[in-house]
Amino acid sequence: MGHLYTPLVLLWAMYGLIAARSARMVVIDTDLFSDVDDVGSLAIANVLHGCNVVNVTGIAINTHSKYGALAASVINTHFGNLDIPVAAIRPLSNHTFFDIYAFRSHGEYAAKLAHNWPRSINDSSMTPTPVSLYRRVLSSAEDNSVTIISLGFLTNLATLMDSHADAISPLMGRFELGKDVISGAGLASLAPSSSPIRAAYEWYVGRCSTLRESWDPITTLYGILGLEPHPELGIGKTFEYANDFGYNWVSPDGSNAWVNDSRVTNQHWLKLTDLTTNTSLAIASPG
Ligand SMILES: [Ca+2]
Repeated sequence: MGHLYTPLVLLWAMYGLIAARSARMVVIDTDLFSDVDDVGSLAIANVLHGCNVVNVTGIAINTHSKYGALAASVINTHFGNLDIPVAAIRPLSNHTFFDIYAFRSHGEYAAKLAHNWPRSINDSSMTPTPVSLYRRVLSSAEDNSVTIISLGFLTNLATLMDSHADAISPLMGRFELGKDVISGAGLASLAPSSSPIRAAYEWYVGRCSTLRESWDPITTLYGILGLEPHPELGIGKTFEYANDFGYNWVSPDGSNAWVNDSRVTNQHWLKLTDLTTNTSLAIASPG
């Protein structure tokens, strides 16, 4: 069992208090490799999986470094969740992260986690592909019962939508919140130095800091908890929809824009509720 820290300790301690209910099934599609906020997301998901709040039925890596799946395995192993399968996009590479985007001295963590912490996956090439994972999970689940939390590139999901009938399923595949919320402060003061979560934040942020924007952790919290309050976890109503209509338009170059079209009412963007401050939400995130 891994080391836990508040508020994760608090959530874990509430395990026995949570009423039995069918946990929401979630697949997390992550570019775990560069920004460390994916580590925070997987820590949140692992703790809530351990509390039976969510059933994390898979983690799909959408970056090609072999260290992504290995780092995910370290995190799952740290929290004792060896039942969470990890899938890795192909082809795999030996690349390690180097901050050529802005040269802000953001450091590499994925390979370091892989080499210094125990993990259940020895070789990323032994993992299933993300499409295989998705097709297995989706084909065995009720309609509308699986939430996919996408935290990075959309390559895996695009490949899934282009997939065709196979031995797993006869069906075809078709079917910026967080910048101002800084989380991770508690990692430096409360998590033991042996925590891979703390180490990853320290390596990435650099200069002994663990403070990082919370794009992916907040997305993960919403994907698991939804819009409703969770008093059993001590979490009030955190998110609400900020629009009544419109849709997200994604251009071929990957850029996106919101289109105010009153005919489309099934897409939303989020805002924090009036009861939620950036600080209080950060407390609910890693650290
Ligand atoms: Ca990410």
